Amino acid sequence: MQLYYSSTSPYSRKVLVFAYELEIIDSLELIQVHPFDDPIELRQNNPLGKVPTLILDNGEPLYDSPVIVNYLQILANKTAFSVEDFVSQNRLQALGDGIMDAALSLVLENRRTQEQRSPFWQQRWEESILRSLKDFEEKYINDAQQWHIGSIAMVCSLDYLLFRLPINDWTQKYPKSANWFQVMMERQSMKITDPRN
Ligand SMILES: N[C@@H](CCC(=O)N[C@@H](CS)C(=O)NCC(=O)O)C(=O)O
Repeated sequence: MQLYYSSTSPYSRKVLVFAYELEIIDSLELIQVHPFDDPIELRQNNPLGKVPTLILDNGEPLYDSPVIVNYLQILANKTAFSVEDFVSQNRLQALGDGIMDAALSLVLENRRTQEQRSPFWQQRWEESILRSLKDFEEKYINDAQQWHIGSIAMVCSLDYLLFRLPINDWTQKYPKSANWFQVMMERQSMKITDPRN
């Protein structure tokens, strides 16, 4: 299988970390692309032009990241979990992915000229990140104590905030999340996928 990815894409990192943790990373041929340069081979496989995109052994493309994650989970035979675990893990994945969506929108908005930027949308995206951080600290951090797709999505989204955005005061504001984050970042799969490398 081939995985089109970008080392700075938090969605790609989530899939890579998940594949490392499932110990199936060696079955992926990693192809680094820059989606905003419109690489033709990516567009031919994914009309949305986004990473991550997985190419199966039969040549069929698969996207987006939660779908790729499901596929890898089936491949690795790791789909047996309780209804409660399904809910808590997938809710956290959606929360992490949603933080990535809002953060990526802010990053792209910051690349536009001052006149082109929309204060309305900037504020809306920032508020959705702040509400999500608060909910994680107050409601969901206990769901993230094990390594699963939900905790992986959350740690990748929080590190993306530190990597790309000035909304970094969450580490002071949310001490439980900050401690949790530090422990999670020690994991080998997080170190080798660090976008700063
Ligand atoms: N919902 C998608 C989001 C993927 C995504 O937005 N990837 C970004 C990179 S971080 C991208 O490839 N953007 C290219 C574009 O929008 O043209 C997923 O979970 O895979």
